[in-house]
Amino acid sequence: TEIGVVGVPFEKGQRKVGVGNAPKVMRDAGLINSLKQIHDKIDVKDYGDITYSIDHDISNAVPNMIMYEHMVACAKALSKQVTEILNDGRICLTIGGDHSIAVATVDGHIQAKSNVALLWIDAHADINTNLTSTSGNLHGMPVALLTKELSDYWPYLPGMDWQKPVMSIRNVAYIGLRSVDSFERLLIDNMGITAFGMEEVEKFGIDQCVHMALEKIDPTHSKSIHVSFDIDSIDSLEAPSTGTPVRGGLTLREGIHLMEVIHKTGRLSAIDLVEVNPSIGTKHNVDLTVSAAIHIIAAAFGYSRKGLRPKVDDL
Ligand code: DIR
Ligand code: MN
Ligand code: MN
Ligand code: MN
Repeated sequence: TEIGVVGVPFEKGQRKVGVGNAPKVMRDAGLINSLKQIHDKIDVKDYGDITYSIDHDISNAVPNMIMYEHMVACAKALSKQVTEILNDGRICLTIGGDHSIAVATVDGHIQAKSNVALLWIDAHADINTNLTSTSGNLHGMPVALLTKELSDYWPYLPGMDWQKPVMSIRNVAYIGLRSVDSFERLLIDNMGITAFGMEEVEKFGIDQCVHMALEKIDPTHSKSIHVSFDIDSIDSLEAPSTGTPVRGGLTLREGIHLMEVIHKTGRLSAIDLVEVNPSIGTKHNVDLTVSAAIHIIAAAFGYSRKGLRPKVDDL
């Protein structure tokens, strides 16, 4: 397995400082070595951090999109980098940064592979537009920016001409939802978007939820899979250092199992790990959150827990 890692020290998709330091904190905590140690056939290349320069002429160009010009500039550079990593034949691991960066990672993935299925693991649906958002925070909008069914609901977005919303909402599935805004829920219901909230995780179990989600968005088992993993999908007891924590979330065990199932498809091409904020909470809180994130990533790349061996038909 060949992995390409890119850090995105971007935090202007929301208002709290610190989430931009996550790539450094994750690397300092041994992320790259943890990847190399999964098994001896893993090759890791670190592409470093994204840099970009801002066009101030487009600040305040779009109502209710805070720090818009920053997102636009970062996203353009990041999309190119993700495409390059995939074209180098590597699975792309993007370390955020807040979740607004997923506009770029999914766009870059589609540029390289066209036929993409997207799993959005999050407490939140991130499908607001600038008209429905009550915060103006761009990290609550990436799904709406990516999907063609919602493209008519946006005004002209200056500086985003490179990004075509070509993904169908039919190719998107949510797992872990428990803090969905009312307009977002209306959309999910009316459009019949595949979504497994915490109620469904409780009812069916995480294993069934992941399999059902994959069956919906990739019924022919042929797509390139993108997992956009917001660390706030994990319960705030186990991942406290994040900007919008919500109790009653996935356990770390469920997060690990979800990634193990996706790994076994053999079609995982890109992972985003976003919203780890090392400035929130105590050192112990930050250590817990960073280590949870690293365990989840390792599971996605085939780290297997050293318990009893699973039976072959469990795979
Ligand atoms: C809320 C919160 N739906 C918003 N979103 C968050 O601001 O649009 N996403 N926290 O991760
Ligand atoms: Mn999110
Ligand atoms: Mn979230
Ligand atoms: Mn099937």
